Amino acid sequence: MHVVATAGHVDHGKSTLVRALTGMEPDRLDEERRRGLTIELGYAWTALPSGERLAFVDVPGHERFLSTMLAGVGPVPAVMFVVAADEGWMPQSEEHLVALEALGVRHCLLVVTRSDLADPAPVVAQALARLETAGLGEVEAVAVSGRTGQGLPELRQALDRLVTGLPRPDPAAAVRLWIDRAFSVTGSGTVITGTLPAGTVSVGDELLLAGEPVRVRGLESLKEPRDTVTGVARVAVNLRGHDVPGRGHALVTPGGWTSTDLVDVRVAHVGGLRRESAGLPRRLTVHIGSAAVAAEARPLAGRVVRLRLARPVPLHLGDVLLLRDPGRDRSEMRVLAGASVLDVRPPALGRRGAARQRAAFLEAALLDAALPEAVAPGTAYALRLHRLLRAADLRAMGVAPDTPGTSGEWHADPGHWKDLGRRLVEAVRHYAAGHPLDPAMPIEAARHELGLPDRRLVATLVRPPLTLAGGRIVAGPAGLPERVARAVERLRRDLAARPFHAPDAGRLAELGLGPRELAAAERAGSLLRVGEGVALLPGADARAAELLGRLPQPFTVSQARHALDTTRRVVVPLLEHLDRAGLTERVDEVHRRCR
Ligand SMILES: Nc1nc2c(ncn2[C@@H]2O[C@H](COP(=O)(O)OP(=O)(O)O)[C@@H](O)[C@H]2O)c(=O)[nH]1
Ligand SMILES: [Mg+2]
Repeated sequence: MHVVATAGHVDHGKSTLVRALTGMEPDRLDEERRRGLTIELGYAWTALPSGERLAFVDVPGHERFLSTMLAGVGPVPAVMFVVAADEGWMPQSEEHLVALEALGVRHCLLVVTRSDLADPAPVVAQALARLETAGLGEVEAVAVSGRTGQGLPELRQALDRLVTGLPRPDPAAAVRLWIDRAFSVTGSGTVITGTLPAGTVSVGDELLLAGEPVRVRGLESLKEPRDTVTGVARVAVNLRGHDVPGRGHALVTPGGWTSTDLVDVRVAHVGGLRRESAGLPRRLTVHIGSAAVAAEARPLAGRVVRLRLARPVPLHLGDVLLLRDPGRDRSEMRVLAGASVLDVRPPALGRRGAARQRAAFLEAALLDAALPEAVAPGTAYALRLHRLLRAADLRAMGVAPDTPGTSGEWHADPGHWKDLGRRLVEAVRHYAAGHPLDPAMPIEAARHELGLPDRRLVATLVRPPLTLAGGRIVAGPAGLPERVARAVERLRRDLAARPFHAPDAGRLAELGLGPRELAAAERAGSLLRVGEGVALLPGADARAAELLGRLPQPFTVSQARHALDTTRRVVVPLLEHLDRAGLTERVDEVHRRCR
């Protein structure tokens, strides 16, 4: 099925056309019928000649109901733009068009009605010219009369062509169902209705509404009960409870959206007005879907503006907002601009100059991602902005990752990742220089140094010239040959229980660690040689000094040997190593003490 909204000046014949096309009454309220005026959104549907079902969201044209009009058009991908042949282009024709331009609506059919009252040709020409300058491109036009029915078969054909040209939404997309109506039903909770633009809703689904989980108890589309509905569709959803939020809130897939009250946007002025963002009023109303939310605008630079919303709204990168001036209720310039969402998790801006820098950064990111204004941003763009994101963060921003993560669930901007790799090498070398006795850098220290959120990222960053051994990172002039690295790893296991029990010549031979291999392992920082053929783990010397420090001072070689649970073969060169490192010193022929 498809959904099309109406648009156009009050009294130009929108509701009459919907009635004529569907045989249903879009003006549901008594007051509407009494006054012959649409106040609320109306819903009606029909089958087109192709058999496709088409639902209309009929909007009010009166200037007082612009918010309602926007709530109707907001979630709908296509519009039937109605102009009366006897009146031509009028102020609300203009205002509705400017709104469509701001929202980026690209699918439109022009219907010049009441053509029993006047020749439609001049108005068709006038309206088409205006639609074209608003960026709607090739728009088909049909002249009809809602009263005599003349032209209605042609209109049905044209509607068929309009809906065939609409993009097919993704049935697997995250659901965001903006509520346009909510009512209590005695005994069965609340029913909300809305236009589902994409994705699938099924009975039993758990969705979020204003941050709270809600269960879909029942589902209808065009008054028929359904187990599952796929967008585009009009849907009515039955929820438990009576105090559920109404119009302007959205039912969303958990994890599918970023609920945020702070966004950075790029403003595109509409209606022929091209102003810098500084020209926006500070207080705005932001429209998205069926929502109208008060907001405060802070121009950053150029066309980049930060918006603080009065309440959080579920958003994706690339969403289009409509900015309205709430102070100008009687003016023709109420719709100010369209704004595309550049970031849904913008950083705080502190120092002077930060705003300008931030705007320049966002513009550069857009340029890099080769994003013309209206195209949805992708993973590369999101990573350029945030550098490191979990797959779940990307999904919530509306840019589902198309590649496996750089490290587990983490995705990294390639440039940033390279930079981190370089910084890690530096950090490890710096650490080694500062800890000559214990040169291997603990992963946690590296994580902290690089300001990374997860140790696994550090582990993934370790590659030649870095190597990872026993939870520590060492930098060598070159990585160890695979065979040696494996032998060293086995040696580590030997030494885990008795850290000063250096392997004897037999064990070293068994491991294939000759003098050259030991020297290489030492250069790479994975072993500590305290004497010819006496290999310990990096850090063993510092640990030995610590244990020896607990002995009564001074101490003998034999006391040291006991304290370290090792043999003379090891303890003698180890003590000499400690002397050279300045950790111990000789007192006389047989005694040493710690320094
Ligand atoms: N003569 C004539 N009158 C029409 C036609 N379409 C609508 N009207 C009348 O114009 C008035 C406004 O129509 P309506 O559909 O309520 O306009 P809306 O405000 O755009 O929904 C009503 O009195 C209709 O009867 C038409 O094609 N021919
Ligand atoms: Mg109407």
